Amino acid sequence: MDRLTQYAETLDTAAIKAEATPQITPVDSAFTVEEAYQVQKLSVDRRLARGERRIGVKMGLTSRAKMLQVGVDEVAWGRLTDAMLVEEGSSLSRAKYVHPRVEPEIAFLMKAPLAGKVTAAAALAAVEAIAPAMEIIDSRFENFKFALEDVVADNTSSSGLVIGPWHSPRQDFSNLGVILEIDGEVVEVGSTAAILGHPLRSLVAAARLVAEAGEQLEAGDIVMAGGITAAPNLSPGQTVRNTVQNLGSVMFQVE
Ligand code: 0L1
Ligand code: MG
Repeated sequence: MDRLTQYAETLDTAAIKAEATPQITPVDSAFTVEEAYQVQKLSVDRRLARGERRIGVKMGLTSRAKMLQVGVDEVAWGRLTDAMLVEEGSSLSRAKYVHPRVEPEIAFLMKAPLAGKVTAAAALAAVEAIAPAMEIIDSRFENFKFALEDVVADNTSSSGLVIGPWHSPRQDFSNLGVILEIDGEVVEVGSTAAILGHPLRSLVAAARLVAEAGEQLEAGDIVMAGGITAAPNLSPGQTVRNTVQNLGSVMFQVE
């Protein structure tokens, strides 16, 4: 087995077993970002081979708060499958994750394909709806510690997503207030402007990055725009809610 296939298998197994695995880059200094995206695809292909269905993509590290939290300062993307969907208002099991965290986000629902270098206007024209959302991230690496190459190989820590009510994108969503609450207590506040200055920039970047991988955003895809604040840890018993100005709330519980 070649080394990239081995890394993909190791990361996929770590996710299935909810057991941390050592970082790749300290022992493979030649590991490149391009190879890491190949590992990501190989690892997600294993999920698809088990019957999971591709539902879209996520953008990661699109805000200063996220970059500072994990010490990586480049935008990255990952792949979403239907098995990652957590029903809005439902409970997820902490035991299925290594060390989960939650990110307040907004999500796009695509109504037309999009790929390559596109303008913000073209990106907006391809959007059916926007929604308040949360991503559950769970690095498969020990101590939630990684370099860019590691986290890209690990599907940018993607583990779950929760989507709230869909709304028309024909409104100004460039600078909407965001409040993340755990057990009714405000733990993070932010603005959609934290996503690259405007969430549409994240969609423009997603179109460019998927095209570089020979793929495209499809009609019906969900695109997670990226974490707006630092991501708090999740523990059993918590109720987690993200409220986005004008878009309403989305919540889940941890058991
Ligand atoms: O912004 C994100 O969705 C997170 C990307 C990966 C970094 C992390 O695990 O915090
Ligand atoms: Mg995220």
